[in-house]
Amino acid sequence: MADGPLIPGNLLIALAEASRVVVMTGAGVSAESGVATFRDPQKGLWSKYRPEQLATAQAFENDPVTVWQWYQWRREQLHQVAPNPGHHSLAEMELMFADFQLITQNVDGLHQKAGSSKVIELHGNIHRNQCSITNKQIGADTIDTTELQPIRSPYHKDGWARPAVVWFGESLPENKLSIAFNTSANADVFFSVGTSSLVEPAASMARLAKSNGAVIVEINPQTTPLSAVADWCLNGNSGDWLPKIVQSLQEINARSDTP
Ligand code: BV8
Repeated sequence: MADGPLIPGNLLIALAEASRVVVMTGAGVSAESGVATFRDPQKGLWSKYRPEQLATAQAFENDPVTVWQWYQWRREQLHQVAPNPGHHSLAEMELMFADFQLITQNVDGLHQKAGSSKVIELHGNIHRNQCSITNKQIGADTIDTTELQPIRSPYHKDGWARPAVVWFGESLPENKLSIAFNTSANADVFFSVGTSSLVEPAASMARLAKSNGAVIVEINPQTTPLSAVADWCLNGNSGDWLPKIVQSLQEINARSDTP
């Protein structure tokens, strides 16, 4: 991309000197793949619901069929989408730093599809199911998205197969949370990309990194509660900024490699 956003020089210096880089992503990174964010109004049949109303254990207990069908609809939508340049750039960034960690709030699996391997899925993965009582994973990663009735869990007589995601009001898996907090606390540079920085505990990671001296970079077309404390607010789409950052780092590395 010949033109496009210009990366601030001091940010490039901070990145060139960094060894520990953490990237926190939210729904905005998948927006350019055509995946609606949580802030976007829902479409069609689901337009009368807000995600926060459906993404809870209570909603599933009250009306498992409606919640199940919402997830099946989202899974079906995801069959049609592919990673975008933002996802691919993050997969490249993983190879550019000695110590890189991608932490995502997204459940769509697009980072892994783009080639990222060091991914912590804080909120689980929509392409998997688990028992609603034992939380044990049910079945393979492929789910028949045409199945409109939730199925009974094979692990417990009162259990259902439910999406293997963390619902509002549910605690995040301890192991993932501690790795995410530790890497954030030790980051040289912390990127917050495509997130409204509203959902906890994910939103606290950037502030923890900041309090421990990390350079904070936010990439978002909108301002968020993090914007005021970020060192750099790159206003715009992740699919534009991230490829530019990777390209600039590659140019720096090429120059430092030439004798
Ligand atoms: C917890 C999986 C301990 C499901 C998700 C009251 C009762 C109970 C809990 C709470 C409470 N009050 C607060 C809480 C805590 C609650 C919370 O944070 N609520 C919010 C609403 C205030 N958190 C929890 O419940 C967490 N658990 O705290 O456990 C506990 C337990 C019991 C009681 C108390 C505490 C669990 C949170 C996880 C919820 N599950 N997902 C599913 O997907 O179906 S979160 C879900 O929403 C998504 O995964 C995502 O993480 C989140 C939405 O956030 P974003 O990713 O930021 O997306 P959003 O749409 O908001 O923003 C998109 C951004 O992208 C925008 O800024 C936009 O400008 C930008 N953008 C758009 N296009 C682009 C772009 N950026 C760059 N490029 C672009 N092209």
